[in-house]
Amino acid sequence: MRCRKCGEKAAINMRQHKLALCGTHFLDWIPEQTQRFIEKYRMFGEDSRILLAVSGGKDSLALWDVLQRLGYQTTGLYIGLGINEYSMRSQEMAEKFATENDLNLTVVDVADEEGATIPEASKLTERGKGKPCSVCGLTKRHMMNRVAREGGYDVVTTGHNLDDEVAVLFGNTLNWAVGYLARQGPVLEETAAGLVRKAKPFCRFYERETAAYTLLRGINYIYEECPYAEGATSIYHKELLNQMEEVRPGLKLSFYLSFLRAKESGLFVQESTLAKSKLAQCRTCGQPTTAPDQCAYCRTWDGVRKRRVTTREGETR
Ligand code: Q46
Ligand code: ZN
Ligand code: ZN
Repeated sequence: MRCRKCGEKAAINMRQHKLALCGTHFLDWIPEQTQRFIEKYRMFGEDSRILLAVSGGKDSLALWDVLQRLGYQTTGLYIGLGINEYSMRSQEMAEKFATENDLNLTVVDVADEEGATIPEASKLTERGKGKPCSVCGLTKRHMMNRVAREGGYDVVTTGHNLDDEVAVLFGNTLNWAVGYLARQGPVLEETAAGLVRKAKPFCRFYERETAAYTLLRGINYIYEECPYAEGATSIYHKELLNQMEEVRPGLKLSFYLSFLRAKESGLFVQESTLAKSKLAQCRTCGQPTTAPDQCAYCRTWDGVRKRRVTTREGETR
């Protein structure tokens, strides 16, 4: 297989685009395409202040690298979840990348902020029925928005790739989760109630493309997944979608793009309007919520702290 641009040996063949490229041309192609997506979906502009959620994994570090190469002003945000070895190693990776590339990184630690790590909190709340992902997702979303608001950032970006997006889309379609489908897309607009704009500049890249990019750029990242990711439904969906992609190259991309076109033509519009009209401000933290009084984040963490005190009192008695 030869590179379409220079005829040298190809480093990657992207069957969904019928495009093979050598290492050098692939490393140019990724930022060019990213810029195209940023403009196409009006994610942010040249002068925007961008907060980039960094997990230490390949996608977020690749995105940070690409946005830097494109000349955007970025600050990384690492959220310490307190998941043993995994959190320690992923923080190290994020910090190392920031130092080596002379980039700003803000680190927020959940246990310092709220008094318990994510695994501890999940044992002290009904939310997620003992599995930490629910409280983890809620906490990450809340903290990203909080740091973005307090720091006056224009947009929060995440490294979600097409495989992530399609797995979520597939899961939501199986359940006809209309509320979630209405919100899914390359951009989540800011709201008057204080939700900062969110964007996913890598949403059209296959995971193998972001993996190839980090490899060819020599970016070190944490290879291990979070231990709680094992057995997740989204991983099962990813495997199923990969099997279908094997037989029909381009299926994942076309599923996602057809969904975006359907949305553009008005599908779910009613649901989006309804969701926006329901947003209120949380009386405790001031962040937007669909609950009438206190947001899910404050309710969950208040509950965790109360149970923590009760458990401790029980222990000392
Ligand atoms: S939600 Fe669940 Fe992830 Fe949090 S607990 Fe780990 S697997 S990190 S994307
Ligand atoms: Zn080439
Ligand atoms: Zn709140």
